[in-house]
Amino acid sequence: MGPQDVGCHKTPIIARVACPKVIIALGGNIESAVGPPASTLAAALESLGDSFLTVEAVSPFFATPCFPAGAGPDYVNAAAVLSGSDDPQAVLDVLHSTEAVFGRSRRQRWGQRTLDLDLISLGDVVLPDLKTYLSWRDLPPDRRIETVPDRLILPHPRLQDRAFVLIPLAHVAPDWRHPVTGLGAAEMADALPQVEKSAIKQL
Ligand code: A4P
Ligand code: MG
Repeated sequence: MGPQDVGCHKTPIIARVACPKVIIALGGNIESAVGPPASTLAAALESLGDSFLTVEAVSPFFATPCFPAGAGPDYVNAAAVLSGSDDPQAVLDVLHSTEAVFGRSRRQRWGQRTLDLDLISLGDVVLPDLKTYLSWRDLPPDRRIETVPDRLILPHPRLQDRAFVLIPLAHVAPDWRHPVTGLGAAEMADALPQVEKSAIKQL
């Protein structure tokens, strides 16, 4: 691919400056064919870089306690900033095919997994619309485990609740702002309960 071809998916001639930031969260808590979760995450990032996406920056990797507590081994989590597409569904499709390459099966919501790749945000896009996004974000906690979205929700509706997303995100994109609330990544991470922050260990 020549330098002039590097650009947003479907808009190859326009320079990369026009591309929105793609932010993803990575996690895994069981071995894949390439090894333990940290090896899987590193290999997945390499594989994503072989798609139409470019990996711009990656957070440190963190050991994080499994949520819900007791549901499996600790996770390794990270976050990354990518570029190269302005098409959220195309990005989600690449994330899902990458999960499949690394042995992800979807037997159980929040179940143990070799690799989970979530699309946290793509620029300022809110999907499918603000009202639906808010209904997913504000889902009561007791309905969250059994209610699975049948379409892409952006930003990821649980990102603001989760230390295992916010702490890596604050490392890789501290100035990123949530397009609905306007809150910054570092600001949201700082506001987490101390007990949740201190349970997360940089590897
Ligand atoms: N979907 C809708 N919006 C999105 C989005 N923005 N990004 C759809 C990714 N997927 C999105 O996802 C379920 C459905 O949501 C899919 O059809 C997708 O199209 P999934 O990845 O199949 O299932 P999942 O991973 O079980 O659900 P989800 O919502 O990704 O789970 P979570 O909320 O990420 O929880 N504990 C620690 N310490 N670290 C972790 O990383 N992860 C989970 C998974 C549980 N506990 C954890 C961790
Ligand atoms: Mg997921």
